[in-house]
Order: sequence, then structure tokens, then C-alpha cells
Amino acid sequence: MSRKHERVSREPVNDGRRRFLRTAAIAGSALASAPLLARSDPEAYGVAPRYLHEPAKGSMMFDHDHGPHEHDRIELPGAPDDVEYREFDLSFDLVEHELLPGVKMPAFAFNGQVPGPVFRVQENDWIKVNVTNNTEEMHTIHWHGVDLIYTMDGVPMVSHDPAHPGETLVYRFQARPHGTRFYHCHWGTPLHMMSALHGAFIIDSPDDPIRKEFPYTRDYVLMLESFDVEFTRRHINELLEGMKQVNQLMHQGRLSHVTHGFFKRYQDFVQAIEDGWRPPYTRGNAPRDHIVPNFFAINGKSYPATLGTHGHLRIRRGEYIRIRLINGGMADHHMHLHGHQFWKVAEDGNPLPQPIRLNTVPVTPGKTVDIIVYGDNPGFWDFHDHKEIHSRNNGIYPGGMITMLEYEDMGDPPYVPSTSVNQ
Ligand SMILES: [Cu+2]
Repeated sequence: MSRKHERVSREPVNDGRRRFLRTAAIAGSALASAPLLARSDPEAYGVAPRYLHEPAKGSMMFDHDHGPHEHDRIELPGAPDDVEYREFDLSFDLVEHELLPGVKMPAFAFNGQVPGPVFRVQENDWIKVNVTNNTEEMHTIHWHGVDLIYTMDGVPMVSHDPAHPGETLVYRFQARPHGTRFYHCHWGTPLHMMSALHGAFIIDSPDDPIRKEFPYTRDYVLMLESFDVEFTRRHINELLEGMKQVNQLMHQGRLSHVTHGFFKRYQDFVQAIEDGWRPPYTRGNAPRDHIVPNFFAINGKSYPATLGTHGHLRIRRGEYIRIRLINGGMADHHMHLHGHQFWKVAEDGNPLPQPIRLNTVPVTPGKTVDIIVYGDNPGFWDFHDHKEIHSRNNGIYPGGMITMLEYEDMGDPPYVPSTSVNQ
């Protein structure tokens, strides 16, 4: 299971100029060779989030024939080399994702999945994640709510340099503290924020007080997501166009650090301005992004595609279930369960000293909330965002962030729900 591994790289951080020249070269060649939205395979996304239970070398969608070369592998510094690591593979991919029948959106996605695969690890496990950038943009991973070494924290230019196209970043850290946490790209442009680069990072512990107080038998992970599909499509197309310009600049020998606004030191940036360079924010006329999410999803699917997948919650009489809600998007959600008073047992992954009984719980961006439901009212029950505008698909009710709690031991129910997409 675990593997011993090589020493931490002591090489200094690469010179920025060389790095983005290489980026441009890779971007240019990829543009020439590959249609970028070609990796669409609706079959690959339609079901439950896939767990990363085991060290996963070779088991993901990653294509090893076109994988990274050794020189593109960057071990982030600072991690110990005298511990056993559990090793996982991830990739940044550009895919076309089906939100529900009839609606596809382009998205950056981990391992081509929306959301990314679920990590399930034990508290204090040492984790090694090799993440390969198969896109033409730069990315990082931030391990949200995990207390790790700062060089693994995924804030570009603060923790470490981002993954350039074709590069593999190697993150190594200890999984702690236990609870419902998540991971996401920290390249904070609106396009990346509107994309689907997020996944659950669940850290278990035998000492979890929630497990002791509520002996639950099922454990659901629901990633709450919001997407402006038109914005994403337009910007990904612009991105592909922009790569042509970078390619041109490179051929004309006009690519430099100022064309990218990238400086190793703050003083270099100040010097460039004194030398007459005009930074992008002084040029004006940039279109102001107006992001209005028009599709809302649970685990990558909008209602009614939320049903029949991992977002469809099942329970029996006398059973406790745990539901881990993670807001990986930019909208506020107020999740309301009909017919039950549940317990809110954890916030931001941390167990509450005193569980609170609720039927509606806010989950704002970046938050995780754990709730426990007890099966005492057989039926089919709505579980949805009470912000009604999020219960629509492109403005049409019902849709978006709606799913169902269904009792499996109903016998012969007096009414069986049907599917509706236009009320
Ligand atoms: Cu990103």
C-alpha cells in the first residue's frame, strides 16, 4: 500500500521567464495538434463520484502514453522523506461535462470528472498526490481545511509556482485534522472559479465523536456546485484563441515576462513600470465579468439527473445517515430537508460541541457542513436549496439543486414521484 520515496528536491524554484516561455511553447504545440474539447465521454461522468480509496497509480483516466516527462515532474519542497506515503494520481483536464440530458458544458475538471474523485483517508496518513496538468492553463491545488506544510498549500506564487501545461506537481502532506474537507484549484480567475476543479477530501478517524454519538450506516458526500455555462463556454473559447496570440508573440521573439505580468520579485515589477511598461489594469476597457450562474448541481448533476445517482439519498426506518455538504461553487445555498429535523453535527469539518436540530442549513462558498438524518418518517422527501432561484435549470423550475431522500422500506407507497422538468 505505502511506498518509500525519493528525497525532496533541493533545486531552487525555476526562473519565471524560462518557465513561461516553455509554457508558451507547449501551448503552441498543443494547439497545433489537438482539438481541445475532444475528450468528451458522457458515460464517464454520469454516476456517483468515484472514490480514491487506494493508491491509484494507473487506475485513473490519465493516459500514460502521453504522460509527463521526468523533467516536467516537480516535487514541492518541504515534506519529510522518512515517512511512508499513500500515493494518488490526479490530473487537470479540459472536458465537456453533461449536467443533465440536453446540457453540456466545457469545464476544467480533476481526472475529467465533475466533481473530482473523493479522497478517503485516515487522520495522520501521509499523502502523496501527483497531479498532471493536461490543459493549457496554469493550475494549483489548495487542500481546503487541511493543516499542512505551507509549501503544499496551493496558493500560486505564495506557496509555490503553479503547474504549467504538461507539468506534474507532487504534493506531500499529512492528512489532519479529521473531518469533511475538500480540495480545489486556487488559480483564482473567474474562469477557474466557474469551472469544476473541486473534490471532497474526507479524513476519517476512529476517534470521530460523530460516529460514536450517531451510529450511522451510510455516509453521503454531496458537492454543491453553481455554473454559468455561457460564461465558461465563451471564456474557454477565448482562451484557445489567446493561445494563438501567445504562439505568434513567441515566433516574433516578443514574449517576455512583462507580456505575462509575471515577476519573481516585487521590485522587478516596480522597475518595469518605471521603465515605461503599462500593466494590464491601466489599459482599461476590459470587459467586466458579469457571472450569473444558470445551472446548479449536486455531484455534477442538475435535477432531475440528481436522482438515481450518488446525490439520491436512501434511508430505512430506524437508520442514521450522515450527509456531508460541501459548497465548491460561488453561490450561497440553504439546504432544506422536508419531513425531518436533522442534526447539524460539524461545520468546516470540525465536530460541534453540541449538535443543533434544524431542517434548513446554510452552506456558503468554501464551507462544509455535516448533518445526521434519522429515519423516522417513511416517504419520498424533497432535499433542496431553499434559495428558489437555484432550483431551476436555466431559469426553468424545477431543476438544479434538488434531490430526494427516499425510504427503501416503504412497502407499497400510496404515491410514487414522477419526473417533471417544466412546471
Ligand atoms: Cu485552475
